[in-house]
Amino acid sequence: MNRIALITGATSGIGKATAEAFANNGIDLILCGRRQEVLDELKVYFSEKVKVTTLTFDVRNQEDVSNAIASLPEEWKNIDILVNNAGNAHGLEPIQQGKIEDWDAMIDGNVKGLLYVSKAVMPTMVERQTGHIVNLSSVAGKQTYANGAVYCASKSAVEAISEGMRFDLTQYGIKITNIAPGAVETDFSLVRFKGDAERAKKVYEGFEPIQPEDVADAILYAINTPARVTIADIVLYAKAQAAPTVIYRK
Ligand code: 8X3
Repeated sequence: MNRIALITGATSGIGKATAEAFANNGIDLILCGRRQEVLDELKVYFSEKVKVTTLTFDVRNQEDVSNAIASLPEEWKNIDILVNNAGNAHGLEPIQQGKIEDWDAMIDGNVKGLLYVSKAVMPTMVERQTGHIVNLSSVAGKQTYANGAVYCASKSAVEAISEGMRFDLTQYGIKITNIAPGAVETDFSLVRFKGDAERAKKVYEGFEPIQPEDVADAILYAINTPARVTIADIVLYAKAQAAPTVIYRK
C-alpha cells in the first residue's frame, strides 16, 4: 500500500514541487491550499501517477482546518507524512514601520497555521505509533536579519516547534524533520513585496537561486531514510549564499 502524505501550500512553489516528487515516488497525496481551481488541476495532473484528494482551507482558520481534515474519508485518514509547508513573508521593513496586518499574517500563517494542521493530524499518528512530520522553516529561523524581525521570529518559532515535537512525539515512533532553505526562487518575494514584480525579481538576480525541486529533493531524502534513521534538520543555501542576507552576485 502506498504511503499517504498531506501537504499544505501545495498549489505552488516548494509545496507543489514536493507533491511532484512524492507522486514520482508512489506516495498518495492529500493536497491542501486556498485555491480550489489550482488544486483541481493538480489533482488531474498527479492522478496519472498516484491517488489524489484535495482539501481547500486557509491554515489561519482553525475551524476550517479542523473540519477539512476531519472530513477526510476513512481511506485517507491514516496520514503517514505531514508536510507543513504553507507560509509566507509579508513586508521587509524596519520593525517600527511594520504593518500589523503583515505581522498577523506571518504569525497566524507560519506559526499558528502550522500548529492547527499538526493538531488535526498528530492524534492519528500517535495512535498508530508511526508518522513523519516535515516542517518548513527557513534560514531566517536560524539567524535574524535587518527588516525581517517578525518573519524571522515566525520561522524561529517553527524551529522551536520542530524541536518540541521531537521531544514529545519521538516516543510514539514519529519522526520530525525541520527543513531550513535559504533563497528559493518561488513567488515568496512577490508575496513579500505585495506583487511588486520588479523588486521581487531583483532578489534572485546575479546568482543561481535554489529551485523548489531542490528543496523537494531534500524532503524526499528525509522521508525515505531507513526506519531507524531520523533526519532532524536540513539547511539549504544557494551556492552563492553564505548567510540569509549575504549573497555573492555577479
Ligand atoms: C526565505 C529565506 O533568506 O529570504 O525563508 O529569509 S530568506
